[in-house]
Amino acid sequence: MCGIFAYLNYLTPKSRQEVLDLLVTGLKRLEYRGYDSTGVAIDSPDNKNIVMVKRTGKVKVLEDAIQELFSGSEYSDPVMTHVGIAHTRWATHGVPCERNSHPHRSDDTNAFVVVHNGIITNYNDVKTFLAKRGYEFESDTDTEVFAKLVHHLWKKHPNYSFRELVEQAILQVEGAFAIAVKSKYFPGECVASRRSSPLLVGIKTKTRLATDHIPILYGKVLPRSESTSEFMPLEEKEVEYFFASDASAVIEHTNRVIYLEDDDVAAVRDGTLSIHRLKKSLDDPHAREITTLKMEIQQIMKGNYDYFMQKEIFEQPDSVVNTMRGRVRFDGNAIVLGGIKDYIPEIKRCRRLMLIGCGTSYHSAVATRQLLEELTELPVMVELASDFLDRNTPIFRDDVCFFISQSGETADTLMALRYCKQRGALIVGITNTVGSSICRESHCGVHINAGPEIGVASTKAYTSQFISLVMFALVMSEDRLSLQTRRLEILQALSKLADQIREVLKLDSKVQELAKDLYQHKSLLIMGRGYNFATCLEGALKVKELTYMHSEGIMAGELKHGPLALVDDSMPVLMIVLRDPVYVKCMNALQQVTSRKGCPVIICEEGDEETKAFSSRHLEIPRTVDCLQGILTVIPMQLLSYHIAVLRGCDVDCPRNLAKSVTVE
Ligand code: G6Q
Ligand code: GLU
Repeated sequence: MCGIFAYLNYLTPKSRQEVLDLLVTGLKRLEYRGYDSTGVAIDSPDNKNIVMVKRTGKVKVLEDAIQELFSGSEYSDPVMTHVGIAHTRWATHGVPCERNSHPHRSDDTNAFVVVHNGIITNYNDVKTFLAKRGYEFESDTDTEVFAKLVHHLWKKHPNYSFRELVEQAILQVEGAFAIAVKSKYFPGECVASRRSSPLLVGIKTKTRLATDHIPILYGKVLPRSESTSEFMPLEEKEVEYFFASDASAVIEHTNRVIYLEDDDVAAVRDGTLSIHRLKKSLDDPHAREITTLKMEIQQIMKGNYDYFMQKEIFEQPDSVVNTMRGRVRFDGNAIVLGGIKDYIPEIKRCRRLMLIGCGTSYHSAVATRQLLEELTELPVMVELASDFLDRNTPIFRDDVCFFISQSGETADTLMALRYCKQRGALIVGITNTVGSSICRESHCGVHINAGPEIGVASTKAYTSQFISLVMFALVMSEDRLSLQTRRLEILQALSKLADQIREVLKLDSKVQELAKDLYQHKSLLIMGRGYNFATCLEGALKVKELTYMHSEGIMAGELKHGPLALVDDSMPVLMIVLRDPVYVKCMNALQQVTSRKGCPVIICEEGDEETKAFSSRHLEIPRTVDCLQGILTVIPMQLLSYHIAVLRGCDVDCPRNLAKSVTVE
């Protein structure tokens, strides 16, 4: 989820200090992706070992450590061929600390070292397998199993090439990853691969490259001596390769890159690059193109997006999958939440569930409350952390309290957590930041695994919090016979969610047009009810914080009790009217608005002509199960607030007066 950078120089002399400079600069270019710790691995001056440096915190801390540790003259001698690997980590398994930072190693001789982005979902099985064979683990990460697995395979198959070893290891692991591996047994070689996590190879030569593609090879490779024909037909001898999570880290060195595809294994040996795949499918191309990047560094940093918030909105098809990865088995209709599974019997016996958070995180609780009530058959209270504390709310030993927080550091939420813990309740943390205070102080929890969120306005964390709570509801109802049809319906809908989010994101230009109609207004009312009320609150919060415009999320059932007085032909109104159990009631509200000459923008289901007929402005979203609608309806609201903010010239990523992590009351 964070950053990989590896650098290989072949017949291009560089001192280790220069290599380290390159690695650190590469990591700095990836800093914008967010991270909690860093690390590098290079060859020792006698070329016999691999040395590693790891630090928690900023790349600058690593840089300072490197300067201190590698200032000796032995590190300034040029070396003709060398491989260095580097990493910025965003913890998913194990708190951010030096021990858990990458690179991870196979054994205490550092025979194989690996940097990894993503999650190896079957790491526990692999760990058990390796532990039985005498491997001792020194970190809490999923990544470490990969380094040890390659080592185990190396012992078992002494004749395998480096690439074959990595290929065999990749066949054993499940999940999402990008990896780069270095070994003291294969000096000057680097092997990298990816599955559902980005990775590219940059190529730098002195003269123009002799080719614009690299052929893909399939099946088992030939023994080392016979296999040179598989490699890239480079005319030049001197070459440098860069493996990186994105182009921002390589663009200052070369503009010639190959974007690897899932399950490609890229290997460099004797200065030549090969791309290999174990299985061939019919539609596979014969080669990977070398593309020429035409962008400026700044552009690439945000991956073609103008703002982090925009990038994070568009990441949602992937982030929701990451939240479910390794937890939801769509084939067996099973869900396992490793972080709370041992507590489920206790949770099932509780008096009530309390969901506590602030801002967007609170809205994720509002969004899922109804489903939690339905599937757990328990009373569910949803609380704003600040108000909860103000009220000295009664808490009992048999309460289960969920603390929802992207940062895991929000002061109000943390204090509410401590208040409940003192009173003996079971504390469940739902956070995006492994090792945060809320994580550490909870009895158990769910990491939402949305990846780092940099824009102050929360977007992808919201949809991932939403899904985490839905998964919890599904776990709680696993053995309720009467709820099986409902569970199945939700599971099926979850499997389609990523594609449906992609569909909704296609509305972007339509939403931008709408923003042009709205951005000069003073106010925006957002109305809905049932499963979509949370979207109204969250949409209004996004509009407020990003655009400084007044906006209000209104429960449509409350319209007649006050807010209707605001409606006239000039008041901008947005209404969510979907085909669910409250459709008729929403239509009533719509009619009340249109009969006051209001001309609302309607968010409705694809092809719902009857509802569309009420207004000339509508956004159509795909049909999903009622309890997941909120994920699809919130995205147009995120896009709308983003576009209005841009049109109003506001600072999208850092709205005035706000901070990403609110550590004061
Ligand atoms: C919303 C903001 C804000 C945030 C709260 C809670 O766009 O980011 O409302 O959700 O400040 O923060 P945590 O989720 O980090 O506790
Ligand atoms: N799952 C790995 C870890 O927790 C990698 C996380 C990342 O992508 O940075 O160390």
